[in-house]
Amino acid sequence: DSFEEQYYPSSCLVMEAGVRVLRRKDPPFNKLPFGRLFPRQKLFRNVKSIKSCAIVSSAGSLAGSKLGRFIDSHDIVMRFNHAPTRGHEADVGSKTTIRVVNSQVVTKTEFDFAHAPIFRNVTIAAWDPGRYNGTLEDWLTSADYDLFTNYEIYRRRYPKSRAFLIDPHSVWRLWQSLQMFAGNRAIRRNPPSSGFIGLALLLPHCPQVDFIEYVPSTRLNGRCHYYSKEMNSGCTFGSWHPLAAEKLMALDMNVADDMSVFQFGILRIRRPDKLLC
Ligand code: NCC
Repeated sequence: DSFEEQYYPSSCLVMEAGVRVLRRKDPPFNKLPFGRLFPRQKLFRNVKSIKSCAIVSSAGSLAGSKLGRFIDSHDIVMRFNHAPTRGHEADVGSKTTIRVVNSQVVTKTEFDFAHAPIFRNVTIAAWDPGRYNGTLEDWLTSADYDLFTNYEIYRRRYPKSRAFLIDPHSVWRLWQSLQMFAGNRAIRRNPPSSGFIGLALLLPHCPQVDFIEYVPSTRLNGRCHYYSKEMNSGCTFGSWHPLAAEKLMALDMNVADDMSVFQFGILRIRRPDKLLC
């Protein structure tokens, strides 16, 4: 009885964070020339026809997974930062609908955000946390990495692109959802990783999300990324981002069986019914 009263689905907490992209009409951007850079399009085309989505973490244990075909069978495929598909198609597939990129990737010259082909012809959702209680005006001058300059260059170069900025307030609301889920265990006041932000951005648009190799499977191999040889377990278990809390919360939302999660590396998360939340 008391258990039932206390239980509130984590998927509802994630939905309520309302992770979203900034729109032209959002103050203060409605009064700033910068806001006119935001695309008028919606984040996704034909939202009603979206049935299944895949989120591909960049985890090292995707190497050898042979999940490429499964990943590509989804209506929408989300990837992160500069994670490549070329040369890794058998394991991670080749379809990319949207890339969630952090502000380091937008900013640092090595990634060449404004020109590199990997960031072209896909939807982009770029994020930077700014300060915890900062206003959007503050954010424009105090982002962790100045993503605005390259965002502007990119948008001017490709005016038809679907490249959006994620509302930093919604990133911190997501952090609050994580803290609520974690209960009395305090989590670090650092923003969630791109993977968890991506999940929260996608879930409202997608009835079913398969999140690949986010909760580590038995393929766990100590590598940071499937596309590099670097060994670093911190990438999987967390150091700066509240990654352990993110992954526990994602596992709490999972509806797939243990075989799927721990052998194949596939979490399945359903969008909660509005009546449930
Ligand atoms: O590594 P990253 O993350 O790009 O990974 C994308 C998403 O996959 C999850 N992941 C990754 C490796 C792994 N072994 N297990 C995982 O579950 C990550 O948690 C993340 O959700 C990021 O979130 O944006 C992040 O970006 C990198 C880095 O900036 C970019 O890759 C560009 O090089 C950050 N690393 C560093 O700053 C050194 C990482 O902390 C977060």
